[in-house]
Parts: sequence; C-alpha cells; structure tokens
Amino acid sequence: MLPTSTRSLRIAGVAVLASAALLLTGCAASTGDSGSGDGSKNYQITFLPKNLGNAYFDTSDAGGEKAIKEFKGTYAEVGPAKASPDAQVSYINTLTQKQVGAIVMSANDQKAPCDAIKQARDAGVKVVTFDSDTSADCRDLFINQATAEGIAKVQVDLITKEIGDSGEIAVLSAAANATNQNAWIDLMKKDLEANHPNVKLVDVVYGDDDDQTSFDKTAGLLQSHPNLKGIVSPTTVGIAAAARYLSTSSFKGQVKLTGLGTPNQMREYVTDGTVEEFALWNPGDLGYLAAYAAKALIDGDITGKEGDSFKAGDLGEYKVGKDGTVLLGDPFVFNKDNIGDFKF
Ligand code: RAM
Repeated sequence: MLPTSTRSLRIAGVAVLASAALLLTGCAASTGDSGSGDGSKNYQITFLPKNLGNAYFDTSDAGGEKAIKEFKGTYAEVGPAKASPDAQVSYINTLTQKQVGAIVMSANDQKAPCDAIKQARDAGVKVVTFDSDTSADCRDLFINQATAEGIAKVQVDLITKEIGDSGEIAVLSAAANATNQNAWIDLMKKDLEANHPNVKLVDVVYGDDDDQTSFDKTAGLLQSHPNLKGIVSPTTVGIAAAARYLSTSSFKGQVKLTGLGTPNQMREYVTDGTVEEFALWNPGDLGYLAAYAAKALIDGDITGKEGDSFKAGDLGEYKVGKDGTVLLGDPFVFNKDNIGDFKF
C-alpha cells in the first residue's frame, strides 16, 4: 500500500489525464446553466487564482472543476495576469454582482481583498480561500495544502542537507505580499536560526510569480553573492525559472536549488542534475477539496466553525480545524527516483 499522499498524488495524475482525454474527444461533461443539479442550490463556483497562466493554478483549478462536475455545478475561472496585491478586487466585485454561489481564491494579499470579500459575503456569496489565505476573519474557510511549519521544514531540511549544513543561502519568493510565502519564509528563518547555526540566509528576493522576473532575480542573486551555496524557491514559478537559469550556467550542480515545484515543470532539471529534490503537495486535490468545501457551505452543512465536518467526494471526510482551516495533508518530496510517476 502506498502512503496516502503518494496514493492521492497518483490518483490525481490519472484524473488530469482522463479529463484531458475527455476534452480532446469533445465529450467533457457539460455543467448546467442553473448552477445546480436539481436547480435548488446555487452551485455556480468560480475559482480566482493569484494569477492566470501559472501551471500550479491550472492544475489546482482543474481539480476544482472535476469536483464541481461531480456535483453538477457550474465551474468558472477568472483572474488577473499579474499577482499583485489588489488585482483580485475587481474580480470579486464582478462575481458578487453576478451572484455566484461561491468564490474559491488564492489571495495575493492578506488584507487588500477583504472589503470586497465582505461585500460578497453580505450578498450571500460563500468565500473559500485555498493555497494562500486572507486574514481569518475575512473569509468563510481556508483550505490549507499542508501546515506552514511542515512546508517550511521540508525546504530547510532539503537545502541544508544538500549544502552540507553550512554556508550562504538565499530565498527567491513570489510576490512580496503573498500570505503563504511570507508565513513559510518566517518559519524557515526560525528553523535556520534554531537548528542550523552555520547556515546564513543572506537575501530574500521577489520574482512576483512571473517567469522572466524570477529568472532575472536568480541571475542577480548569483552576481551579488559570489559565495552563495544554495537557493530555496517556495514558488513553482520561481523554482522553474531558477532551474532554467542554473541549468545552462557554470553554477549548475554547484549552487543547489530546492523549494516547491510541479513535477512537470521540474522533470528536465531533475533529470539533467540541476536539482536533486524539491517538494509540493497535490494541487489537483487541493482544488478538489476547496470546491467540495464551497459546496458544503452553500448547502448549509457547515458554517466554517471548528469541528464542522463535510464529505469531499473521493477524498473522503474532512474536519474544520482552528481559525476555519481545513488541512489537505503532508508535503511530498520528489526526486529522480519517483518523479516519473507524476504527471502534473
Ligand atoms: C506558486 C504560488 C502558490 C504556491 C506555489 C507553491 O505557484 O506562489 O501560491 O503555493 O507556487
């Protein structure tokens, strides 16, 4: 029997392929116009990622679409081109006017979208955050991919192991205001100070989840810090851009790179030796769980208080924990021995 996280990662890989095949043959299940299987519930659920064109959110939102089709709701996805702090506000306002049943979003900023979210909730729209939270009082529920402590620790463990537990490292993050990134970076700093006294974090730079910016920031880090031994990039966009830079440079294999990436984006860099190991969770399952949480709120089965529980399709039963948070599972480490098993 595979460990749970491996098992669900595999199921999602197959599901993604299956839905791609359906689309190719033109047989994708249609989602009703009423927004609900029997017309009585408003299952119009719209995903609002940090930005469009990010492979991570393509996969998470496809998981949401799969769930919404299962309960015969109407899936949609909207979002800004750039992951900037207040870029999501106008989308929330439009969705409120359209009276959708729920918005499922990854927040670019802890506070900036909160006034718009409040208006949405006052108008009866349920708001679920996933991946990157707002402040807890602002939304109904947060679907957390893994604990922030676990996400921080896996990255510190990987980089300190790869550089031999001493020397300079730097972080290449996403947008400077991203709630999830900042929480992880703070915890990484604490872990480094407490458990790795010979490792020095010399810089944190921001690639804004933009490929070219992240690529340029990687070059900048290597120029400014000639003794750099490692880079941690807790963003799928950042780690892929940094790997591309390193792979054709003289730093390949010398400066270690790890962080959070998708297997599809990282496969060639693990194969060519630029990257040894990196981590992530299953983004498809995350979106799937978030969509079922939105349904449970719409149905009135849960309100988001601690102890509430709901059924999330194939993933089974989930419980709401402290601060209206639902936890998906543990982060998972990918390397050359297992990356071939994953297709997302
Ligand atoms: C990027 C985004 C996202 C983060 C992943 C790991 O796609 O910044 O919020 O969770 O990386």
